[in-house]
Amino acid sequence: MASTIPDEMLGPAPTSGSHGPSVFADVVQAPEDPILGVTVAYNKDPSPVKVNLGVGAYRTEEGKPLVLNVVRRAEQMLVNDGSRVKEYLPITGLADFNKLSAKLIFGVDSPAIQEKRVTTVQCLSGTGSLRVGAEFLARHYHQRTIYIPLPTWGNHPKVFALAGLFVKTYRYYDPATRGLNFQGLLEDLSAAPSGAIVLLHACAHNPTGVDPTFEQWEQIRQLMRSKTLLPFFDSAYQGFASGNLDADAQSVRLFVEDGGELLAAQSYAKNMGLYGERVGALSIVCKTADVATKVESQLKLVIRPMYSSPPIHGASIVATILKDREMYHEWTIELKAMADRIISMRHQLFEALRAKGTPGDWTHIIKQIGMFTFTGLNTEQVAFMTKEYHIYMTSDGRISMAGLSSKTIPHLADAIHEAITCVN
Ligand code: PLA
Repeated sequence: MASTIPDEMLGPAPTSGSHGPSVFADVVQAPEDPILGVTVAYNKDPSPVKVNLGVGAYRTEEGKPLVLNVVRRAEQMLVNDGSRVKEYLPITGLADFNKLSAKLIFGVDSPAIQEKRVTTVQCLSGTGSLRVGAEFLARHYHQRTIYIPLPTWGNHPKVFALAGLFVKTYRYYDPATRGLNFQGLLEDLSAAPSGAIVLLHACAHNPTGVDPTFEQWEQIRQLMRSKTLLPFFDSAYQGFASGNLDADAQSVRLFVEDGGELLAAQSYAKNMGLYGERVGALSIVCKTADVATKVESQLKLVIRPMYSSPPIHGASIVATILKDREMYHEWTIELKAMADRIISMRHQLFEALRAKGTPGDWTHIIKQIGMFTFTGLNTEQVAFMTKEYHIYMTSDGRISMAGLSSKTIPHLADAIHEAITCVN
C-alpha cells in the first residue's frame, strides 16, 4: 500500500519485519490478582454446583447481582431529563455529589463541614480515592510512612507503595481468639514514629470482619492524637455492617469531633451496588478553611494528569438519591435489607455447621461483621474445597457471605465439614 508519509519521516526500514521476536518477549507472566483472580477461575469452571465466594459482591437469594430499585429509578429520571448533557465534569467532580458525600460520612450537622474545613473530591470508587489521597500525602505530607492493619484488604499495600509511601503494618487480628488484638494494636501504634499515617477501616474490617468497639475506638483516637498520627479512613462498607449508615460512620465522626485532621475514602460500590460505575469520594478534613482550599488546589494537580476528571453517570445517580428525602429513605430500606440478608446467612451457616457437628468453635461466623467471614480455614483446606466442591474463595480462608444463599449453604457446610475433618 502506498504511504502518504514522506520517506524521511518513516525511519530506518525494519530489519526483522513482522516475523521477528516481540519487543515485549521478556515480559514475564504476572499472577492473577488474589481476589479478582478467584472470579477468573470460577468463570472457567463448568460445574453446575460452583459457588463464587471470592470477591465481595452482593447477590440475591437467587444468586443474582442486584441493582437497587432506587438506583433504577434515579437512572430513569436522569435519562428522562432532556436538559442533561455529557460535558466534562470539573477536575474535582460533581459539586453536589461531593457535598452530599461529605454529609453522608461526617453527618448532616458536622461542624467541620459548616466551617468549610473539609475538601471533598469525586474519585474512581474507593480504590481511586485511596490512591489520590496517597499521592497527595506522598507529595505534601512530611511523614511518608503509612501503617496498615495486619491483615488488610490485599490491594492496600500496592496502592500505597505505588503512590510513593512506605508501608508498615500494625497488629490487628488475633488468630487464637479470632478477634481483635487490641493490646498489639496499641503497642504498635505507640511505637510508630510521630506523624505517621495510619490506615483504619471505618467499619466491617476486610478480611477479618472484626471491628473495635466504640470504647476501643475512643482509646485508639486518644493514642493517635497524642502521637499526632494521621488517620486515613477507608470507608468501603458504610451501611453494610450494621444496616445503619450513621452507626457505621461512628468511628470516623469520633475523630472529626475532636477538631483534628484526617482523610477519608468513600466507596458507593457496595452500599449502593454501583460496583462497575466506580463512584467514590476522598475527603480531607483540615484545621482551617484556608488550608482546605489550598489542599483542594493540590488535589487537582494530582488528578488532572492521572485521569483529568471523573465520570459523570454514577455520581449523578448518587447525588439524585442523596438529595431527595424520599429516595434517600428508600435507599436506607434497601441497604438494610442487604445487610440483614448477610446477617441471616451468618446464622444459617453457623446453624448448619452446628447441626453437622463440625469440630471447632464457629461462633466467630455470627460475631464477625460486614460482608466477609474470616473462617480460619487454611490454604490447603481452601484448595480442597475448590477442587472437590467447586467453592471459590480467597486462599486466606475469607468467604463473601453476600455470595451465599439458603440454597448454597448446605453445600458450603458439607465442604467445610469435610475440609476440617480430612485436610490439615
Ligand atoms: N477498601 C476496602 C477495604 C475494600 O474491601 C474494597 C473492595 C475497596 C476499598 C475498593 O472498592 P472499590 O474500589 O470497588 O470501591 N474490596 C472487594 C473488591 C469488595 C476488590 O477486591 O476489589 C473485595 O472483594 O475485597
